[in-house]
Amino acid sequence: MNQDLATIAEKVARGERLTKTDGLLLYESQDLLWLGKLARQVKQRKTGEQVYFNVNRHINLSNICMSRCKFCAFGVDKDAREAYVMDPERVMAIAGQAAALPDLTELHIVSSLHPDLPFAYYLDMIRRLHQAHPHLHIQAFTAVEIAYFAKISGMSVQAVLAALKEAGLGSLPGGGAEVFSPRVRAELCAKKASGEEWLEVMRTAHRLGLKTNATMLYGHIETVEERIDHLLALRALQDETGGFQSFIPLPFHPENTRLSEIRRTTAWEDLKTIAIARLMLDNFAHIKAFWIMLSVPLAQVSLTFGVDDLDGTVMEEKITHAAGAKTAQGITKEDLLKLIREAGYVPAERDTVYNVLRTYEGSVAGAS
Ligand code: V47
Repeated sequence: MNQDLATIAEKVARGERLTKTDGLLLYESQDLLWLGKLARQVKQRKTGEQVYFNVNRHINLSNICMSRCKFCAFGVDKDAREAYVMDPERVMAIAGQAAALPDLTELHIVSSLHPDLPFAYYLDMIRRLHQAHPHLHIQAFTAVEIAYFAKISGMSVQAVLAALKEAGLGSLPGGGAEVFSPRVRAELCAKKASGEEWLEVMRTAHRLGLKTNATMLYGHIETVEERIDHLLALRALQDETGGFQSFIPLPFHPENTRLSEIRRTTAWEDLKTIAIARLMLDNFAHIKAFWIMLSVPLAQVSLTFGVDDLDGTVMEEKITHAAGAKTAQGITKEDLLKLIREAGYVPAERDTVYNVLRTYEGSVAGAS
């Protein structure tokens, strides 16, 4: 191994922060198992033998979107055949069914940048859901959507977030981050919030006491340096606020998008990116594998590359499936337990803000 990589390994062993140059060097390494071992060391230090999962239900309120990002196959114009908007009764019915399921703790709600719906639609939705199901944690609306709500309502980002929080919003998911690079955003998603705006929404959310997640959509037109810069921007904000809970790397799915000529990332590239994220984001407690995008087998293997959280049962996923994902729409809790156990870890069922509700030592029946 070259001296630079040996120095990085020593830094990781000492718990020292890695630099941008270190990140770029890690990407140059072809020794995937070595990267995995380093990332696993960090995972072990942070979360030991536990791997988290939760029981949740995704709901996408509408797919009508004025942003029409080139990488997205979910958003459509108003007059498209597949265009839909869920009325509140429909959302309440889905949430009611989900709430009746044993162990469900979270509703994960993401929508689109709808050209006509007022902010009141979203605010009332959160209020009604929270009133009907006060025991469920509502994780809703990406930072991009929050910035858009501020624009259409004439309110400040802070006022939008405060109103949603008062209505029952519990935390924000990490979507919409893509890659912060202005070059990439100008090319792929010029109509929505910039990287700076995304970070500013998260800063404001954290100040208001709302925890959030963070993502990176990779494997399209971004460079390796832009990926590292993205991670460093997240790390800097986390130093400032401490409000991020987990980082979720999202591999680009090209099918049905305006970037369909790009090839899907390989398992090698996915595992490398996951491990490097674990190593660079030293101040993030959790790295989450979204099995819907990674595939179940790779999500399981990612537990050996620094991941400590398998995103939940999900139950219905539209964004990745519109872009050609062949994974299932959901997974059972029993399957999640099996996947985690097989990888040699102890499953820890959590709520949205990482309170451990139950750990599963030994056999499935013998929960501790
Ligand atoms: O914001 C859109 C991405 C995100 C494609 O916070 C695509 O816990 C791949 O953010 N190929 C939505 N990705 C999903 C998301 C998420 C998922 C699970 C957990 C959490 C969390 C967040 O999906 C979008 C966008 O960045 N996306 N199109 C595509 N073709």
